[in-house]
Amino acid sequence: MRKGALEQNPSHQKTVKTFDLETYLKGKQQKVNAALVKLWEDAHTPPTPLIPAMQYSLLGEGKRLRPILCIAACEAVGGREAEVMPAACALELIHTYSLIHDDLPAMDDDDFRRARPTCHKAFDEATAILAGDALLTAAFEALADAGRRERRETLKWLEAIYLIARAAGCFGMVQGQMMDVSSEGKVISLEELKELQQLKTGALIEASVRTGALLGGGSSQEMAALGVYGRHIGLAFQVADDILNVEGKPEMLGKPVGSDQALQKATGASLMGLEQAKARAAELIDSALEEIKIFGTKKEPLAALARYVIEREK
Ligand code: GRG
Repeated sequence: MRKGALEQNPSHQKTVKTFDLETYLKGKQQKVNAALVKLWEDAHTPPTPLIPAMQYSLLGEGKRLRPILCIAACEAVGGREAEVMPAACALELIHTYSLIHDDLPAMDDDDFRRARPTCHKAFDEATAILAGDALLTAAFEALADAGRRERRETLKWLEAIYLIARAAGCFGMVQGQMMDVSSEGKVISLEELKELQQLKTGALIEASVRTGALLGGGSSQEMAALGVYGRHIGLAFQVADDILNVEGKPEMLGKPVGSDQALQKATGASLMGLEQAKARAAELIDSALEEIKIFGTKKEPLAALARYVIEREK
């Protein structure tokens, strides 16, 4: 999708030739999935559907974009994948909780997610609400546990907890979702839409990149550059999502398209038109690529991930 706009830009083409994103994504997805599977491996809990419902949604076909961005940012500043893995998992736990709650009848009332029935369809509504609650709590448990184990790094983990909490709660994703719910069926301006999207989707993506840079030991210059990179790709991700909701393929997305229009949701595609939305997404990615030039060859995974954000088909 949308390759046309990018192919005219030589900096994008270079990334494609020099870096095999598909192999990179598969390798990272496998490692993240292995870490996620382990989370409740030895758990001795009452035989309720809670953990099965959490695992059902978590271990579905997700792209693992937020954990991979976190790892890529960590490695770009010289950190190691293993040390940042608890944060990478925490980001996916929070993201999965948000998807479960977003799909509930009181919100978007969706039947399919990650190529299977949504959590409340596969289980029931109460179980889906509780599975989401438990995933959110488990994320902060994983972060705090890493912080108390890494005694020399406890302060860094505390900073990561703060950063992620700010991005997930009433200053970030939940606020964005509230704005989204409140704006259904109403006319909102492009500026209001940008704020809504930055909070609802952009904030957690930006926090994923920032957390990786922080835990990887990035300098203040590196952290600043990655923060701006994260902000731009976070916004571009949502614009791309709006476009996919109009012209994506349901078999690739694992869910039907057209739901935004059915719910009369304001989106980049509805307010700007598809072509302008595509141009905006490409501009945002160009700005993100500019920021990471300071990393030299180490920027390649991040550059390829930025392109992927708007070229993906799911
Ligand atoms: C319910 C508190 C609360 C928040 C919900 C992020 C969000 C806020 C809702 C998701 C609704 C949605 C479909 C938003 C569009 C952007 C988005 C987050 C898409 C799904 O993320 P992907 O594409 O999904 O990374 P996978 O399944 O690959 O992880």
